[in-house]
Amino acid sequence: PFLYNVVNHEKFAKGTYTTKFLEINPELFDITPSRDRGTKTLQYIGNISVNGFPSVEKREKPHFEKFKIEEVTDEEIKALSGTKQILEQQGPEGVSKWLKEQNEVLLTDTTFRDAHQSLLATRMRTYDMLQIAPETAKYLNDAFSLEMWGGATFDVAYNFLKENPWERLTRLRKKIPNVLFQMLLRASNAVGYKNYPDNVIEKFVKESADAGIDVFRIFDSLNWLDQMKVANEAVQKSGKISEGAICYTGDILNPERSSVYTLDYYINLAKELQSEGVHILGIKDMAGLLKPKAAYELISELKTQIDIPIHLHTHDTSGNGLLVYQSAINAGVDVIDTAVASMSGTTSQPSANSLYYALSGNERDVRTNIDGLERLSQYWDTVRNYYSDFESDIRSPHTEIYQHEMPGGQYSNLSQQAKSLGLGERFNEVKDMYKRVNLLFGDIVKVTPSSKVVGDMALYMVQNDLDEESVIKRGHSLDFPESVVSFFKGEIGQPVNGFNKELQKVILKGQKAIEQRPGELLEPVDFDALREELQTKQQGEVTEQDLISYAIYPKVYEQYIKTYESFGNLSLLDTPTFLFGMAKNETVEITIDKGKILIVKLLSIGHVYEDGHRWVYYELNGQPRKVYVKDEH
Ligand code: 3PY
Ligand code: ZN
Repeated sequence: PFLYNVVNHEKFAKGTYTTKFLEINPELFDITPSRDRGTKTLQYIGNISVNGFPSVEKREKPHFEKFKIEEVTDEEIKALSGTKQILEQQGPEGVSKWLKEQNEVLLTDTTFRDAHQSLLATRMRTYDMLQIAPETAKYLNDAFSLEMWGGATFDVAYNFLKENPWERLTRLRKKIPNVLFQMLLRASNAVGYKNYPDNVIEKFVKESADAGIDVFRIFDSLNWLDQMKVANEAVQKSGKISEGAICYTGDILNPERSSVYTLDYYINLAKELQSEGVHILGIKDMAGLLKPKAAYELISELKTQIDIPIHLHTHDTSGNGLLVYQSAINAGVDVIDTAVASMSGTTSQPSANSLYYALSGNERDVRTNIDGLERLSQYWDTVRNYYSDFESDIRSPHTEIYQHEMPGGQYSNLSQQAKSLGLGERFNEVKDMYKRVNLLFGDIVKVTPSSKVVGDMALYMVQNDLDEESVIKRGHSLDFPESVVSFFKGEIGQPVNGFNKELQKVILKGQKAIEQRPGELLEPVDFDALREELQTKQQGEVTEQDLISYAIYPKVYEQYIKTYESFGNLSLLDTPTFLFGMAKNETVEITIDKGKILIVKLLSIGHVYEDGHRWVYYELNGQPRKVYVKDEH
């Protein structure tokens, strides 16, 4: 089924696929449904054992050291009391007030979301989070929140991990009842790359809140506040915490860099967000451009101008993350984003463990359990090894981000894309072009999805040997990337400086651009009709979560259900087995339900028949079983 179709696909074999690979090659999912859950699991393991996993180098299953999980009893977990209980007892305003009263700085741990999105191409599986969930509840009891959902995790879960992101949320919620759960919401772009109708945003927020999200960090990729209203109002209605975030770009210390992205610009945005009723102000430094002194100036000024607590997010790409946090803490920031040490640094967040020690003796220190953080770090150190195939090639601080301003999560993606277009050796040119495209576009905020537009254009220009002048001159006869055309039509919103009109004309070739909020023009989704449509495609009941996923990502979701029907719930497999299959004579245990365990032993893999298939022989709970697997080599 799908995996060997995928592995055998010409583009896949050449490594020239993109994150849309599965979306644009639906024929890979022409799968005949198999029988019971045991057979489905054996079929999957057989395929992987014979053919390998997409984008993981095919090799003998490596031996991974096992981390000894500490038992945390249900009673211990129940006795924990943290920020989740404060929300339950005092509501979102109560949390906001409580935050401002704390002298110590509080942490949001991003290990379950941004850290792996930025280090491991978002590939961290629910299985690995669940294993450490009880200890996380125990050791991060003092945290403000766990950022564990949203951003790219939603589509990557369905698309690449073949697991249900809602299940991740609900299962983690059960194991971690004491700390607020936080998600990253791209305002009108939800967890996607384009604007959705208002009723899709409203429903998505409602379902997320019901499933366990407490804090919604809402941002717009162009800092266009009009676009954030629908999401903010939906969060307010749900009784959860709305964190309105400003994306930081440019450099407030350098007036020559930009006459727009000044201290005043950010202060005004903050005041407007406060007047919209958000409970917390987020400063989202997605590329790690905020310098220590700028952090001090920005936070100090915000502290005198607004009353709500301030939550700072940065990336450690330049290596200056801890200095930024120290300055922000001295200026009075209330919450900062960190990751546990072994999942921190470079394009990820700064290390919580390091910050703890860096601040010893400081007037304000971090509220955290350092021994607990060390244990969590040891766990992730072990688990990170499973995902080595997804590591980016950044191994050291990259100060050039101050020049090109690329977000932490985009760098590795763009370098992959460049390679797939045969531009691997010209990646330095691509980065330089990224900077130039930003200026050509009028110096825009760059974060998903606007960052993707700049990246696509930079690749396009390098590939076609274009510069600023020739784009305008020759543009009438060029087919620009779809994302670029959509941006210039106003479909993801209005940039701070407006559009470069000359370029817009060349790119749109007579098509009309809009100036109002795209959501005003989009027809609401008819969820009843959509439910009926989905019911014809999905076996079993269609839940509201299924429905909203289908509304946001129709193709991705459809592919996911096909895979599910063929292979069952793949999130139940341990990660080495999921990525590498099984070695001969190995035994693995798979808990498929409470008290229902499959004990699988792989006995042997037979020879290839003329039709290109092999038998894979197992013992399943002591009984001999075999599955027929196509060998793609
Ligand atoms: C996302 O939108 O996924 C981001 O992480 C933006 O920084
Ligand atoms: Zn980030």
